[in-house]
Amino acid sequence: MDAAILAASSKHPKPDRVFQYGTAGFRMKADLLDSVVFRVGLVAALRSRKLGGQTIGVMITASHNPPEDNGIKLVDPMGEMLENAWEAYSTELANAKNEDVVKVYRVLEEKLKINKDAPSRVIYARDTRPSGPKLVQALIDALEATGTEYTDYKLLTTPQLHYLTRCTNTEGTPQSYGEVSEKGYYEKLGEAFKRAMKGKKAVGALTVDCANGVGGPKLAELLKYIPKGSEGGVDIKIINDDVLKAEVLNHECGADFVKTKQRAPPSSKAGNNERCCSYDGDADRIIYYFNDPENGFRLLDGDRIATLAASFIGDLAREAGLASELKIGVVQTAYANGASTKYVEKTLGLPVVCTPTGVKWLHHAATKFDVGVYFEANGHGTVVFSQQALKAFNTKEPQSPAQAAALETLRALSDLINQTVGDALSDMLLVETILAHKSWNPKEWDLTYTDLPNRLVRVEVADRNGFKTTNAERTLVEPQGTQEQLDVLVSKFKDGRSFARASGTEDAVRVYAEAATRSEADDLATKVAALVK
Ligand code: 16G
Ligand code: ZN
Repeated sequence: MDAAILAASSKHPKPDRVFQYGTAGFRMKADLLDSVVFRVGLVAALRSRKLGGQTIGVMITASHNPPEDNGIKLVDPMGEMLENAWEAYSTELANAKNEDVVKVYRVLEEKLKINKDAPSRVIYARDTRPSGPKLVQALIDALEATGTEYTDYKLLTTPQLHYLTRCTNTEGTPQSYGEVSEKGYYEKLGEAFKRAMKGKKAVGALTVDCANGVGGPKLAELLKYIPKGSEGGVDIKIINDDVLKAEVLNHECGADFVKTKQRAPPSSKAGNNERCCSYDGDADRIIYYFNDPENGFRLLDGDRIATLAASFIGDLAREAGLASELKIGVVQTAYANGASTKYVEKTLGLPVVCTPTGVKWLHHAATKFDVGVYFEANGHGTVVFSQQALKAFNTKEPQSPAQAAALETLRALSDLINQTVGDALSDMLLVETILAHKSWNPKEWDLTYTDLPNRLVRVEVADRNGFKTTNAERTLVEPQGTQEQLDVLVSKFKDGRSFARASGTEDAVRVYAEAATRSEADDLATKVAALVK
């Protein structure tokens, strides 16, 4: 095998660069990625062998980044993000000198006590970027050189690949997560949506901006399994679903555009009070928004989706007589608006846990609850249910028709929600279900609480690695003394809160500030930015 790896590796030489498996895998200009993809293929083979031949997922995507970028990340057998320690192994192999690739591979194998003869299995997919097919070839070269069995799922959203990874590994077991096919995914979501809606009708149509990414064709496919508004479902208008023109991907559209620019994509024709949502380029992120005739553009971000889901599921658990049995909680990051945290704790009476930025941290914390709702403000998130919760939904003897109905809705939601990772398609159906049950228009959703004015600033610093945090990124430990100065600034503002952290994806420090008024939030952000600069 050594010779095979060496020969294959020589077709994918490493450029003079340092690579790092970051918060969302490796991500950069696509023309620098060839060697990285090859070596991540080697890591996938090792990881699968380490786990006795369980299937590992590989996704080639750069999410909301521009079309010329690409990226790669690994998915663990249950559909979760790659185990932390393996990020470092991936980084190590990605940075090995060309002549050392085999050596580093073998050293890892030995260090991790991996059985060379164990089978290795991988499934993979990619988004719609033009660089995808060539990168896939680098991956295949690694899989073949290591004798790995593989299945190419071609174009998928990232969450579909997570779903299929879990389905593959649980097929034929009591934990089976669904049929191992793309069609199985649509059928599962479609069936669950019908059951969860119970014939209720969405209020008005929903406009979906697919960022001109892979979510477009996949949503079109999903719609074949979703009833229309008049049939107890929802009417969906798809916009920005052009996947043939590479340059339009994430351009003036998509979740990141809407969130950062605080406006609808220019292509949107939605009228006042009409529900809209935007996916990102690989459809693992979603945000809602609408135009309010009185207040203008209104964003309904990840915090809003989390609070909506937590309130609905909390009510259902009470109606089902399960409130005392199940621990329900919400997981956020420091970017969550303070008003949303207060709403969950005070109005909904549920606990909130704060974690560092990045889906893997939130997901992990959410699994500590029986029902863990987690969302980043930027729209990455989902709900996870413990085995105990699923068992309770299925075995609890209903004492009344209302209890039976609540239990059935909870069962339907646990099938509707993609529990492996945040999924724009699945999250969208969850939101649509809840709004239909509550007969809410977006304005009513928006009125549940009032966001504190806030501001996010990107600060270019000499060395972002000099910024070290603790307390879920809310407290700076280094540079020494900075946190104390920051605290003094914050104390001068009513409802003031601010933190600074090094970005995990860009060479910069991000400053977040919120306060009672718009001008105070701006002022606080400017002052903290000046402090860290
Ligand atoms: C990555 C994370 C995202 C996070 C963002 C923060 C995943 C899949 N993606 O894109 O959740 O919000 O990084 O970026 O975990 P930043 O560190 O540059 O602020
Ligand atoms: Zn994404």
